[in-house]
Amino acid sequence: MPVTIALSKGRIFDETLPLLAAAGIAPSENPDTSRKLIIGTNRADVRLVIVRASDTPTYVEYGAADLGIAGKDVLAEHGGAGLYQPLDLGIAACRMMVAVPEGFDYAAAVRTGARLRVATKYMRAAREHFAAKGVHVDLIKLYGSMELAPLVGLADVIVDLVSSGNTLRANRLVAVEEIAKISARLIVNQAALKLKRAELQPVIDAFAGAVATHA
Ligand code: PRT
Ligand code: MG
Repeated sequence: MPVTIALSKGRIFDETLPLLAAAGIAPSENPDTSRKLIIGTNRADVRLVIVRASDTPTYVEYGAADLGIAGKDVLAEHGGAGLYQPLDLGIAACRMMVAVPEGFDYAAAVRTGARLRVATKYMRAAREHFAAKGVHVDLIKLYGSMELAPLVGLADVIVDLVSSGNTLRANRLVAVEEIAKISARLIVNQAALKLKRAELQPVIDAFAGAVATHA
């Protein structure tokens, strides 16, 4: 039975290439330049499917892919049902942060119990974070460019991912609180792991070996 691996293009694909190489898998095309959504590899029994980052857990949950690689942010929103998560791969690392416009006194807003409007793509993580702090929030769901929201009065604060900090700086925003450290994990369909263990385990083991070597 062939092995299907779900990946998103861009940083996840790029940073997964060395792990695939460690498992003896070389994609036959680069999804950043190819428009193909199913990409073959040097191994007849392994193929890649190229999906939107936030869709990766869904493909693996339903068994349309046996394996996938998804950020902890994406997995937290998905909930992780039906997924086995054997490995933190340490790739695509960033931090989930609360950020505010320069000059906004976040500490004072929290202290005085102000109700905050929060724009984010990460509804679940944001809801849990502010609930744990006892801060009342109105969450505004966005699908991209959260950084814009406070600049045009859509929100007081945002919850977003930060890696270099360049996007925040370019938009005169400052990070005020870390919610979580994020990196990508290997996810495995639980039923596939039982039915196709002979095919999947060597790939999982090779990834684990590559992660241990780079750590
Ligand atoms: O882009 P698309 O809307 O299709 O989906 P996506 O943003 O979920 O996918 P992609 O490929 O951009 O990200 C895939 C995964 O990479 C995410 O789920 C994270 O786990 C991880 N990751 C690591 C990041 C970043 N670093 C990151 N910096 N994902 C997004 N960003 C964005 C961030 O949202 C912000 O807009 O980059 C911007 C900030 O970057 P800096 O370097 O300016 O701080
Ligand atoms: Mg993106």
